[in-house]
Amino acid sequence: MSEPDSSAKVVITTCPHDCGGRCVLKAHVKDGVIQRIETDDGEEPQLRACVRGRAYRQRVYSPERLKYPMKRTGKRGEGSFERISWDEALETVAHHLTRTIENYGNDAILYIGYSGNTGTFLHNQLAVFRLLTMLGGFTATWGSASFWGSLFSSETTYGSLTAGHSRDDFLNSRLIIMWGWNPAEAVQITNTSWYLARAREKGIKIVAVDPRFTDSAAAFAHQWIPIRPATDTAMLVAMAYVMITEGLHDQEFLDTYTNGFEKFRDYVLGTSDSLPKTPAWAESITGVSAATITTLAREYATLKPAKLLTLGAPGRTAFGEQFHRAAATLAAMSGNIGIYGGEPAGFGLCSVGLQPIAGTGLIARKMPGNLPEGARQRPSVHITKLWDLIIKGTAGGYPADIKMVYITNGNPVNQFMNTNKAVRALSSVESIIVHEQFITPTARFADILLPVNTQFERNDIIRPWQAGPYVIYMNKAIDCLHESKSDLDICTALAEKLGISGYNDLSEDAWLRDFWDAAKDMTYTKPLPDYDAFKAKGVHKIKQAKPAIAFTEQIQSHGRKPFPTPSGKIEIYSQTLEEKNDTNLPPIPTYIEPWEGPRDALTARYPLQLITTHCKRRIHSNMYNVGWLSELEPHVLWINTIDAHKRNIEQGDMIRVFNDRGAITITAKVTERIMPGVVSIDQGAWYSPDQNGVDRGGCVNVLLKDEHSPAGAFCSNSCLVEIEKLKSSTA
Ligand SMILES: Nc1nc2c(c(=O)[nH]1)N[C@H]1C(S)=C(S)[C@@H](COP(=O)(O)OP(=O)(O)OC[C@H]3O[C@@H](n4cnc5c(=O)[nH]c(N)nc54)[C@H](O)[C@@H]3O)O[C@H]1N2
Ligand SMILES: Nc1nc2c(c(=O)[nH]1)N[C@H]1C(S)=C(S)[C@@H](COP(=O)(O)OP(=O)(O)OC[C@H]3O[C@@H](n4cnc5c(=O)[nH]c(N)nc54)[C@H](O)[C@@H]3O)O[C@H]1N2
Ligand code: SF4
Ligand SMILES: [Mo]
Repeated sequence: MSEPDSSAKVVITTCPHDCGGRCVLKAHVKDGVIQRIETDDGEEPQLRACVRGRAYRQRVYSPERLKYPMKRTGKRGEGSFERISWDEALETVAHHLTRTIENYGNDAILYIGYSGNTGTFLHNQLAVFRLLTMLGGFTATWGSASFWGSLFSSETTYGSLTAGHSRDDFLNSRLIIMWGWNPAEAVQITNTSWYLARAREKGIKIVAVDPRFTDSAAAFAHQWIPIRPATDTAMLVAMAYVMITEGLHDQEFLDTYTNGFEKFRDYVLGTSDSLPKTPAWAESITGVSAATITTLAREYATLKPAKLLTLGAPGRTAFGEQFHRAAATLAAMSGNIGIYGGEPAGFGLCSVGLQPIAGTGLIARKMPGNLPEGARQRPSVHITKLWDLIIKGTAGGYPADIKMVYITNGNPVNQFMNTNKAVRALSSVESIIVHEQFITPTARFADILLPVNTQFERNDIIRPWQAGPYVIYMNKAIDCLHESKSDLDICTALAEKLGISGYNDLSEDAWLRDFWDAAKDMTYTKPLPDYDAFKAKGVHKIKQAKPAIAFTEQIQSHGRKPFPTPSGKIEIYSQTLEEKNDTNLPPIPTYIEPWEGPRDALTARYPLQLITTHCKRRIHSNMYNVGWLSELEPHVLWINTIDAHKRNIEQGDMIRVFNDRGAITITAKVTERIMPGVVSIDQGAWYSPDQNGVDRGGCVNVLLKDEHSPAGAFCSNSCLVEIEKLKSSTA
């Protein structure tokens, strides 16, 4: 490798995408070109970039970058476009907006903005959000594909969304259970793996509960417990059974800090329904042996302090909320809340850095006084129901009839469930506008496609996921490539065309200064450096003398300081769920048989459970087309040897994966690293249908059901499929 050119300027920034991390990227810039990217080599803990960040130059300078505004020339989805001027593009978008509003009203515009940028202060989906709000409103979306089950559970159980410990606390534990958790690949805050490695070196026992033997399990775990997807709640409930019947639960903790444990105990012991939730009961559901369940329960109850780490995947199932409610209940039963080395099994890290609200300035602040409040009250539809909304409209009970779809910062055709339905829906609307950096499967449906710059071409400030202990100034490294602009600049020009005044009267720098000043009131740890010093340094790391622990005040006051729930206690039983109950969920965590789970009648036709995972070579579908990253690992389906042999499938064979919703083709990886009965495919490969509608790109969402769990969890790990061999690898 060549030596760095010492005459190059080093510019500090990071990636703004939804990768779960936030690391330092140092761009070496010479003659206006990024020559190489390095990362943090400063004080510990270093914020070291992953392979995606280090490969980012191939994304910025990709020949596939969207260079100019384009208008569609072929059929929607076909991907034929021709170059137009910015003026023509903006005129056309403004025309579509005014015509839709005049003819059908504001609700006829559906805005989908998703996770292209997360935690950024200025350059994100709020640019369009603000514009459409100032135009009088639009139909919005609700729900998070990531953690809705966990959010719901933390809110219900603890009344808080900062129910976790900072990562340095790993070293205070005696047992760490990674439950459906694979931070070595699906990053969960920069440095999580580093702390896991140190925990392992210290001899702390680590267990992985996962249908797959992941890289995290291989690198850090002493034990791998494979479990059938979407059945985790049954195992947790059976662990509670062991703890109760063997007297291992912390009754004093439960008496002091929790509400309604008796009702849960009655359910567990079967007093209320004559069905004791024994390890044998759970074995028949989960596929985990009763002996393994019993041993883990004893270890979790006695190796105190212990961490039960949960985040997303097991809750991304039918009734996934129950998994998180049950995990939090186990944390309470073992008294692992509010103590070093414990973990409440809730959402969010205990806060150190900037509060999540610090990134929402563009909409929350500087709202012009003449904006009617009503304009902000939008109808909203869950992200799993958007295609159904478009197809059925008010006749199907939805709040609007959609005529225009405006998409930025997301690739919903690819990333939201039921891609074939998305294709049908998007073929029927009157107009579609997309802001993008590439011609993604979603962008192919645009009537007008507008080119957006990357973070290297603009200034911003970013906070990491979940109020982590640092903040990064994203310094502009190079000028905008081609004719690209930021979403904010596009919307500013559109506002002008539409005659909206006051949309954006500040420069990029003035906005950021303003937000930074506001952020000073939104930090958990003060003081922040002044703006110019921060911009020059690029990174502000917050020093912590000790790990940050959630709920210490409640625990140290022996219950005198209440939890922020209606009862003031940790709500194992939720009165709110009992009374309000628009979700139909029971007030205590119980195991509810999931649809498209291992015992669904549909298994007669589609016997394999498909899980859809997050991989190290991409951020969802983002970076799909970066060549260096494609070399890292091929896009394959994991299938156990037993299931492969039944279907005459060998290593490397081309296979067809299908159900009633659609079919994809992909290469088989026959492996013992996934349990029998389960197959997995990484989410995010670009949808690429052939003339028969079979997706040759291997996009999982072709197969997934567009349904959410009662409280709103995105059920991307509840899906049944069958597989057949297409072509032998040796043919
Ligand atoms: N490299 C990379 N990192 C990322 C992302 C990315 O796309 N790429 N995306 C980021 C985002 S937005 C998110 S939301 C997070 C997602 O983070 P996670 O939800 O943690 O990631 P997943 O890969 O979906 O799932 C983690 C593990 O859970 C297992 N699993 C799946 N279903 C079940 C189940 O029902 N039970 C159990 N016990 N295990 C199950 C999978 O085999 C997988 O190993 O990752 C973030 N980090
Ligand atoms: N089956 C299945 N589906 C899933 C998941 C799963 O586990 N299984 N995971 C879900 C999860 S957790 C998430 S968070 C979602 C993610 O869903 P999306 O947010 O739709 O995913 P991305 O592929 O990251 O799409 C972001 C797009 O934004 C574009 N972009 C980047 N920067 C900018 C910018 O500055 N401006 C504009 N206008 N565009 C920009 C990128 O080029 C990219 O195409 O996917 C969900 N989908
Ligand atoms: S993609 Fe995420 S984890 Fe990787 S370097 Fe960028 S910010 Fe860090
Ligand atoms: Mo996510």
